Amino acid sequence: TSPKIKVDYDQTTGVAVMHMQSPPVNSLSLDFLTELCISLEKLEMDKGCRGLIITSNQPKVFSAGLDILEMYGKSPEHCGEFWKVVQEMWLKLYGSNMVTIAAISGSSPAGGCLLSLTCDYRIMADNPRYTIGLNETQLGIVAPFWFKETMVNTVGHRNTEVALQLGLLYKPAEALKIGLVDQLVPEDQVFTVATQTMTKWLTIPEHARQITKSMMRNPTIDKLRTNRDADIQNFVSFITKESIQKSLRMYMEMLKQRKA
Ligand code: CO8
Repeated sequence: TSPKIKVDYDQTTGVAVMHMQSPPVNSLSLDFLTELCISLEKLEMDKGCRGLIITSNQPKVFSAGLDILEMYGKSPEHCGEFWKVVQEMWLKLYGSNMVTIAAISGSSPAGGCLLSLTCDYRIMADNPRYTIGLNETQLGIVAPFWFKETMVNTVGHRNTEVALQLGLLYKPAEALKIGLVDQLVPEDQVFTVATQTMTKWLTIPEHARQITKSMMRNPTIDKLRTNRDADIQNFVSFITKESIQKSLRMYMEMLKQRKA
């Protein structure tokens, strides 16, 4: 199978670009996330790599979030294995020493939104057809505490309270207003602006910036790190419930109908 992620690393600038290229919608499957974690580990270990831009090669979509098929009709063992790599992706990205920038070139629901929230800065294409947000409740599922905290750390308690209960998907202008994204740019400039922004971030003394970043993020990271097994168990027992499986099935049917 062809790689689901293409990494371009420019040694002269110290900036790597991750192009997500898993058709049709970059859903975060077990294989996708495993590949992502391996790539991240390599970049993180390379001391010359100081910045990472994450973007999508798929038209209209940044990432459709967790692959629902990894959570539907699967064994508890499979769900547990899947959840572990979801945790791993978040731990690696939210705690990365690199400057991370999300170049959000399309819609970014649920896990796609989480992925972009792990970055230090978010630049989104200014196209009202695209949406971003943690819409879990709309699928009848509950965003785990570390999804919720990542959101709180970004847009504050009140915005998160409303966004998560209603499972809101925001258009770019609304997302900018609550601080869910940092900047909107015309669609064809997302990547260029991400590169320019990276250059600016990389002028800050690295060690000071890294310590500051971990000071901001470590309380949330530590909470998951010390509770990983319990969090996996919670997820598995929740997602394998018959009522939850039924919600997922109805949601998938809704996606198909909307298409027709
Ligand atoms: N997983 C699996 N398949 C998906 C997903 C997904 N997340 N998203 C889309 N697909 C499939 C569609 O069913 C469709 O399949 P097919 O071609 O066989 O009909 C194909 O991908 C293309 O999708 P669309 O036709 O809908 O493509 P569009 O370009 O029209 O729209 C969107 C793209 C906007 C991304 C749209 O597909 C969409 O809204 N997808 C659903 C996004 C979503 O709600 N994801 C939530 C996933 S759950 C999650 O990430 C966090 C879970 C936390 C769990 C906590 C439990 C305790």
